[in-house]
Amino acid sequence: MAKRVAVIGAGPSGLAQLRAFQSAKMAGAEIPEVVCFEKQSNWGGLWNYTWRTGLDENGEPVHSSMYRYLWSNGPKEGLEFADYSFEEHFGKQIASYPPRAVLFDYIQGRVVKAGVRDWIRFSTPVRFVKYNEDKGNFTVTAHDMKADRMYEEEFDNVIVASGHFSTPNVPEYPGFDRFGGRVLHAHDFRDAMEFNGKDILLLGSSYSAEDIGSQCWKYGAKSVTVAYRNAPLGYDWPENFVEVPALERVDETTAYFKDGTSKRVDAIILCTGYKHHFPYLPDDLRLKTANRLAAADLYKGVVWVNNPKLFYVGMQDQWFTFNMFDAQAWWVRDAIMGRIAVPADKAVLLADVVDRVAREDAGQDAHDAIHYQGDYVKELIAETDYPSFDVDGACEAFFEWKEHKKAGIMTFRNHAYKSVITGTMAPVHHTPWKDALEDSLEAYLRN
Ligand code: FAD
Ligand code: NA7
Repeated sequence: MAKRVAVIGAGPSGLAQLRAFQSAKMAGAEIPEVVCFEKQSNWGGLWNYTWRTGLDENGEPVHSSMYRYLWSNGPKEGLEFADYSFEEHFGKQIASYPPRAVLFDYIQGRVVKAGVRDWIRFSTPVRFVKYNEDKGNFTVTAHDMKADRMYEEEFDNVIVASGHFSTPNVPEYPGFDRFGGRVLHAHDFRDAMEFNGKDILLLGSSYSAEDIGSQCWKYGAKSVTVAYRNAPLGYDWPENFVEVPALERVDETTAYFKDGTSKRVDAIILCTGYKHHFPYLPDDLRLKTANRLAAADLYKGVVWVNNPKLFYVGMQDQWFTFNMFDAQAWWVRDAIMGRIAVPADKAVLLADVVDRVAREDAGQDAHDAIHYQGDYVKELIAETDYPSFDVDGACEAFFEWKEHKKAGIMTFRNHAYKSVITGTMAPVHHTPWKDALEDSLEAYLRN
């Protein structure tokens, strides 16, 4: 009987996994039966925008952390699928920082072409996964929300692809319970227009603070104050955009910072990151890791060292995204199909993790981190039939992007880069990002 494989999540990582198996099937291989469980009613993961916050229509925690007017925060040339270029999808080369709807369309295009939609059980959150020592397989408990029916099925392998930028890390500061305005986490931020004309405070100094702050500025916030815990973002911000040291406390109207300064603010947005959260996994299967490039306890970044029949895809912090998920998915497919041998000795698996952690820790800066993750992508694709591509070229796009951000945090999205898949240069977008208030696919493609 064919093996049965469960994939949990139909975001970019889970969809990469489905495409990986489907491509082997197209090449004539006999593949396992693949069942993908997806909590949402559609695919795309975080890229599947919803206006909802809190609980979804089924009473499940809303998955997406994305908001209106979100444009890619890095160049698309760094994430392009090696087996499905932007030009193939759109019929032409497009500008380098597509809005969410454009990237959603691109992700969807590849899996529509692959014809894998009926491998997915939508509106079906996984409730529990158990390893059966006696049978050497897993029992997955899922909840079909449409039929309101819970059921169990057995699988030989489980691939966790449920993402890790969905469950917010929500710190509390003295006075939050008395503050008169809104206190929300970035996960629940949806529309910058809500803060038009307002003085807002953001906590955190990473991507969410940078992007939500920039966006609120773009859509007319009166002022943006970003409080950093360790180091400021350090860009050359516009006049009504400042960075201040850590928040100490708030009262009904005002925030007080470590350096003794204070600021009256209307709302506080906690851009304080996310937690790896797997409420459906028991202790023996549950990954516990910081948000880093060398995730804990994953051989080759994907094999659960405590039970190599369980895999995780996309659990690293990310410079590379879609193409890294592909590299991982192809590798996991080949491990499951017996084309790649996973060492049986746990000490060997652990040594690999220790080595990855040490190599990441030896890096000095973002430049080293980009190379580190680029090398990881190269390592995996060299071991499978994923189409080889110019990973160093993609790293170069990231380096240019970093320079463009330094030169102008509100103008970096006006730049264009060369595709490492087709070799063509992206056009410069028709409107500078700051002035492009509409973010629809139709508006973006009007080049
Ligand atoms: P996700 O996209 O999170 O998908 C996981 C899927 O698993 C979801 O569909 C979810 O519903 C499902 N799921 C969860 N729990 C269960 C369960 N119990 N049962 C069944 N299904 C379940 N990356 C970029 O490349 N460019 C960007 O510009 C960019 N911007 C970002 C902006 C924000 C605000 C955030 C939060 C992330 C951004 N990212 C960006 C990074 C993002 O992590 C990746 O692009 C990508 O979405 C990760 O894919 P994934 O499949 O691993 O996880
Ligand atoms: P990140 O990149 O994990 O960053 C989280 C930020 O939150 C980081 O600057 C942290 O400060 C800060 N943080 C965490 N806890 C606290 C507390 N308690 N107080 C103040 N500040 C805190 O998450 P992001 O949401 O920015 O980005 C995640 C993904 O979303 C990313 O891949 C993007 O593509 C979009 P630190 O720097 O550690 O001092």
